Amino acid sequence: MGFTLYSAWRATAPYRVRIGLALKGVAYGYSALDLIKGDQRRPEYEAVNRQKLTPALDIGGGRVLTQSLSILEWLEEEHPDPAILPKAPLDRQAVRAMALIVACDIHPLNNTRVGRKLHHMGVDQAGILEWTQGWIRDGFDALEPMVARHGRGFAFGDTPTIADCCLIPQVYSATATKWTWRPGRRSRRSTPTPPSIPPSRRRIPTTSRTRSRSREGDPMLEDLKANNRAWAARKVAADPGFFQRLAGQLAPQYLWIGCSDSRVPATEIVDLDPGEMFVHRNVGNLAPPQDANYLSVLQFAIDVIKVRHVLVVGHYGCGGIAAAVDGGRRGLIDHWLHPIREVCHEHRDELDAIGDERGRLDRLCELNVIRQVRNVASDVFVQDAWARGQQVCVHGWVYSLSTGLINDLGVAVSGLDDLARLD
Ligand SMILES: N[C@@H](CCC(=O)N[C@@H](CS)C(=O)NCC(=O)O)C(=O)O
Ligand SMILES: [Zn+2]
Repeated sequence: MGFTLYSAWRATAPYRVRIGLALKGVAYGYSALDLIKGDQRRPEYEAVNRQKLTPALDIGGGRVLTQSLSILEWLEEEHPDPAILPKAPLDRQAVRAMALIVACDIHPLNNTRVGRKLHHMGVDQAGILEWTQGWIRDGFDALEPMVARHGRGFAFGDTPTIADCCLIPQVYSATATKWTWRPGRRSRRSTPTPPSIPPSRRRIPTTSRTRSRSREGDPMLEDLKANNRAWAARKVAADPGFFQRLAGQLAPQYLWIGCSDSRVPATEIVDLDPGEMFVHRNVGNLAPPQDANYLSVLQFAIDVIKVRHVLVVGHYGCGGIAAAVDGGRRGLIDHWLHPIREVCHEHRDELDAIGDERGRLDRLCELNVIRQVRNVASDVFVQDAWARGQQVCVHGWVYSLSTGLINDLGVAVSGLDDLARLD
């Protein structure tokens, strides 16, 4: 009979076991409980785990294993390869200490049943959140220097251990439970901000050293470094081969010329790994034939990387486009944006016929992209590539910040004939 894991969405203790089972390559069936509805307190589940907690791992033969850490240790003994505990006793101690900070000193204080109890004792939502975040912060304050000391890509060393099995769910929970603690905000009574920032962007707690200073005042940007470590851990948890793949990536097929202010990273919009795209960004996604920076990128992309596609990508609601034509004076940027004013001038009849300001700017955005497509396609680097039979196609897209969707302007140029049609 196969294994069955009793687990729950968002529950971090079973998440530890899922990571362990995945690392060991052990197959299992899944039985989902809804902890908010109280499935764990139903008599059927109490018969499985008297503690009314998840996880429980039914391994058949009437044996049900409980307690996530003991399940991980059992897995390690039953399936030693790959190891999730180091060999040397002192190393094992360090890994277990990290795991126990999460499993004994953070998580039990923040468990669903503890929140329920606080609620029944009259503590309001803000108070419960303050309680939760306080224990997370104290735990991470202790964990971060340990990871900094022992970790080389993982919490301990360069392979996942039981410490990661505990740490990754805890980081997930810190971000998923509106963790918005900011360095420098000492008050424990502050109201939490709503979770409007996507989870991947939310901060995780950082070291006590950074806590006493604001981000602006922190010369070493420790909070960003801590975010980075958490990001790397999340990436590996979701996709263990991510960084190896990046490091070994072959030449990208695409050059992206986008706006500095386009908020969403290029590869994220088209759901590629970062290494799969060569990216150049500037204000207004321009391709000015005199700009040495853009030209170097273009030449390198065409001649050396041999990309197959160049994507000029603008975005609706672009601040650069608006600034180009609002008559304001901002300094050097006014010169940089000059080509956009030229496009505006060339198409003034069409633009003037558009009733609303927003619509006019959005159309200018499109016209600007088309113009930059023409700049790229008429560049000698691209034309020489075509002349020697190299395939390069230049595309014009605009994407919407509000929907995340790309609008292909249908102006792709893959040779001189296409270019002539664009004129
Ligand atoms: N020490 C236990 C903790 C288990 C635990 O508290 N599980 C939580 C989910 S993360 C649970 O089932 N809570 C249900 C409740 O509090 O009612 C372990 O590591 O397995
Ligand atoms: Zn922009």
